[in-house]
Amino acid sequence: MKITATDSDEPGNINSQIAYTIVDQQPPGDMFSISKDGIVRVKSSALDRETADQYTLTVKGQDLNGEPGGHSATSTVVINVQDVNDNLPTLEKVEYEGSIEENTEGVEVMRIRAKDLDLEASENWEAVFDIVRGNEAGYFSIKTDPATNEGILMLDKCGSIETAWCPKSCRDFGRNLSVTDVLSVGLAGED
Ligand SMILES: [Ca+2]
Ligand SMILES: [Ca+2]
Ligand SMILES: [Ca+2]
Repeated sequence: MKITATDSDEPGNINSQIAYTIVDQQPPGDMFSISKDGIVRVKSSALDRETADQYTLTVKGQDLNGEPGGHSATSTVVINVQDVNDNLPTLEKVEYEGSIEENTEGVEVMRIRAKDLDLEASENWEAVFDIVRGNEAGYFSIKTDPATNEGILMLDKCGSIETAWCPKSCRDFGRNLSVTDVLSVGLAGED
């Protein structure tokens, strides 16, 4: 970005030639530089929105091309750091366990929360859940709750249990669903 100040002295004269400097940066860290003619540049590649999403610079413009004896004025420059997708989602736990009653379907089994340090509620933050193993029969589905970034694991169909499952395996399953044993639930694709 370029900063411009005006000076009502005669143009082209040193009295109206303004030189710019940064006199303060909040939060501190020496992230930006300004050229004498007012172009603000990012100095450091360490800009990290997850650490600081906004910087406030105090910029001084001084006539006489910055030479001693000139008049100066300061102004404030606010720089917003925009988010990029530089954090992977993580799940809170390695293993989840839930229970559902047998002979039910269309019910929520459990919610699995993904954590992501990127900008909340943006697509950089919202996780996509996939069941990577254990759902060969297609009983389950998982979708994201965009408000909480939780994967909602649903038991979609148990109605076909009598033909597809033996009742015993369903009862066992109904009592004790371990995601890592029965299902591996992981994140796939873009986060
Ligand atoms: Ca970052
Ligand atoms: Ca992310
Ligand atoms: Ca980010």
